[in-house]
Amino acid sequence: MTANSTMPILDTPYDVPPDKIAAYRRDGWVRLDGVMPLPDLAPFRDAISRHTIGFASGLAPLEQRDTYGKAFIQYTNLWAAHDEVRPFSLAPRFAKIAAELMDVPAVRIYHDQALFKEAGGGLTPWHQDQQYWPLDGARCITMWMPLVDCPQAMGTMRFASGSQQLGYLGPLDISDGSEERLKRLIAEHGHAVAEAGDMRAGDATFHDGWCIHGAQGNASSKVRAVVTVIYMEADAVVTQPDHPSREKDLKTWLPGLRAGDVAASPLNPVVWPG
Ligand SMILES: O=C(O)CCC(=O)C(=O)O
Repeated sequence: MTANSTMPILDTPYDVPPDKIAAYRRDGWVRLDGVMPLPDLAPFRDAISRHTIGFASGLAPLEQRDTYGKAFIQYTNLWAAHDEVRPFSLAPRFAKIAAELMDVPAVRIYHDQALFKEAGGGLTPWHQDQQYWPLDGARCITMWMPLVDCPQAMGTMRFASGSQQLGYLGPLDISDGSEERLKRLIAEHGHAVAEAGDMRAGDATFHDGWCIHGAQGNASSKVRAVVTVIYMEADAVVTQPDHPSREKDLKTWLPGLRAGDVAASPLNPVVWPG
């Protein structure tokens, strides 16, 4: 089905070609172009940028931050705070892609976030997202979408293809240490490092919660404005946090829940089927 005048784009399914589904299941990530047409993206780009720039006004200057802080301005859970962003982050169009790639019948949102890499911003060290999430056995996926055209030199994503098969490698937060250790591990296991490359606003990559990934620094003079939405299978069960970052995530994104509960706090509505 394609968008038409009677169905808003965010309710319109995006047809994921079978070879892209196969690539995702093999590599742990895939790039899909034109997920959000630019005219439809523009109002969300403007709202997300406005709120993220407002949030960033409270941050220390770039040169005074640590490696994590230099990688991006991170503004989280926009959908819950800003009515204009909610339809974007809860869109059936994106959530259906997530469900198809993960091969599950239904998905919940875990959270969304703006990740703006400033001009001159540093690299995003290699890491595994799911090491932050108390959702060990669950299938999880992140959609990463530039809101502006992003040549590779602005720091689009790179992935260690197939590394999702390694599963949980233990606690290793984003840091110089994760960059060093995972770089070595990627080489030892012989995973090919694949670049997402130059991307247009509204293109997107999707990656598995266990796929090792990162991004180069932003060598341009413009801000790399990106939004991500993280989804989990609807039946995901909370696991006992085994390190402080997971304890923090449990309190922040799964409020009121404990190990053994279905990950269904008021912050985690089912977004597909819509
Ligand atoms: O945007 C970046 O530089 C990194 C993003 C990332 O690691 C993620 O969305 O999981």
